[in-house]
Amino acid sequence: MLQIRPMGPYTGAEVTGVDVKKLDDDGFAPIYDAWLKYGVTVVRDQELEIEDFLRYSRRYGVIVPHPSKSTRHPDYPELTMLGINKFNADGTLKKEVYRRGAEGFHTDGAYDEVPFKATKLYALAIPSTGGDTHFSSMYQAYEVLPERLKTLLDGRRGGFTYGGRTGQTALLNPEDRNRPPAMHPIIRTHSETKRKSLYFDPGKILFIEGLEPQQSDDVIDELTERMIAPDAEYRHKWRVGDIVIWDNRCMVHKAAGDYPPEEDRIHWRVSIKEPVAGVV
Ligand SMILES: O=C(O)CCC(=O)C(=O)O
Ligand SMILES: [Fe+2]
Repeated sequence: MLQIRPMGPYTGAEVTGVDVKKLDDDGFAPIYDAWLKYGVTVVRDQELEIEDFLRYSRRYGVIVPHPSKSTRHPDYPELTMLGINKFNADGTLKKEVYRRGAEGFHTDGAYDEVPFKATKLYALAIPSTGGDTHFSSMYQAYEVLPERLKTLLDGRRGGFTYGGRTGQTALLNPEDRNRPPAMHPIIRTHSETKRKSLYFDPGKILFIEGLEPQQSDDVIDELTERMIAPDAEYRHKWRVGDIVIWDNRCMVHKAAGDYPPEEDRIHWRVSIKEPVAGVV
């Protein structure tokens, strides 16, 4: 029987008693509602082929290939492989593969005009220790922001690129680097829940429009300090067969990046967008 169990006051819900291969629209509706409410859902104990994973993912929106071409599955470009090809020919660790997503809390796809609605992972291999994923609610971050910042940021946009202020683009092909920044409101109203959240990514933001460069940097530093609100975190301990999906419009996440590198930690991953008239 389907069971949905919140994992904390604001973030994360666990879904058990379901086989996503057999879900119909009525069966999916409470899972989608829990996802909107808690920002992250964990569906346990799934046995999936790639086609099953893609089919279930399309329930959430349009799957788009990730700009990191080197980590795409050779036969399924819309599928990214995490944790594959972790070592160079000389046996040294490829940090950009091992520590992917571990440099800090972030939201996926802020460098695109239409950022990712959701990211979904399916766990194929999990190390004996470490390798968790952290999530935190940006609704909550907005709630507890001082009025001074809410007022300053209301109606202002940020400029975001893949590499942000550090310019790290190791996983991108040369032709995909140096794209112009995408502009997004820093205080964002969610298209489905209509709730306001902070939309911020310290690793991708370049500037906040309309502020002098020094003030822009100061506000970015202050938001970096404040983005993880009290009680807003959920830390996911992976099991093989978990499907985890998060809402990039109102959540941030990061990989712990701390597992024994000689062990496997492998996921299938898709990026999902909201269908927008003519654009995905
Ligand atoms: O591997 C993880 O735990 C998350 C990596 C990440 O940031 C992502 O897949 O977007
Ligand atoms: Fe990520």
